[in-house]
Amino acid sequence: MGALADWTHSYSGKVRDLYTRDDLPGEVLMVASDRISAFDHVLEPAIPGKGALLTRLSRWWFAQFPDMPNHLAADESPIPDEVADRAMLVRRLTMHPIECVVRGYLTGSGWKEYRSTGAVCGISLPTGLRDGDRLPEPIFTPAWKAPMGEHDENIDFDRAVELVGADVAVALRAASLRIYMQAADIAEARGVIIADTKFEFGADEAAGEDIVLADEVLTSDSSRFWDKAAYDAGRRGVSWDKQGVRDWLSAHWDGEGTPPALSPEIVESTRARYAELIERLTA
Ligand code: Q0Z
Repeated sequence: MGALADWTHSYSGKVRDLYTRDDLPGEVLMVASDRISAFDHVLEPAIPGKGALLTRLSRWWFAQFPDMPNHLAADESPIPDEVADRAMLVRRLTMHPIECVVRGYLTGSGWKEYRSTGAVCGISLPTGLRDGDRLPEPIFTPAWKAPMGEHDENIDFDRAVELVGADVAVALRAASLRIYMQAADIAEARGVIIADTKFEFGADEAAGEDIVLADEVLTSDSSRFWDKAAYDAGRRGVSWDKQGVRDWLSAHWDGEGTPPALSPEIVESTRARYAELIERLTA
């Protein structure tokens, strides 16, 4: 985590740390580490450069959505030099307590739910879909943010309304679908499929903004990125998310106790994949 002079550590997730400063009460410093997590474990060793790569990608995506208010602070000059390449200074928002997941393709927890119920988060889908299939149209499949250590819970839209109110729920769904569709178009033109992604939003009451795009956006930690050429050829191909690490762990670990240290080869291939995704998207 590493102490930062002048900043107070306030909270840590698995791979990122939040800091505050008494003289900046309206702002929060989000620092992305090089840590990587999979199957609910933080793995050893870290992926060199991961925090900087994912921070660059988030910043690039924010800039792609000029019509969507985001949480970046107007003046980021207080960011300490030692974390400048992997930190964002953001407005302190009142976070909406749901994860705004959008799926353009059916996989992961969405696939599991569909397989057992024929629906995802209350949205009925055509019969006969297979893992990885493209959906007829992108769907909003919110999840309730469980406390750290617990699993987020897929919820239907009515439950989202109970949690955030009807007006906010409708606005979150519209914003999430709009950003996903814009991002998917941008990525597809560069040969990348965004299978699904998770957004988080908050409100800036002082600024009168109810729906502000927050957290990290469209990174390999919040999204599944697939190679379009391979997908179109009917193959799974490389994914630029954590799937390679999950596959490696599944082959080297029975899931009991502490996961094994990642091999130098999987660390390097994961680092290279993150770098390649940024190159593909932003070059
Ligand atoms: C983000 C998280 C992280 C651990 C809260 N703009 C904001 N205002 C207030 N709170 C947040 C944000 Cl983005 C906020 N998280 C997620 C980030 C470390 C957890 F860097 N939690």
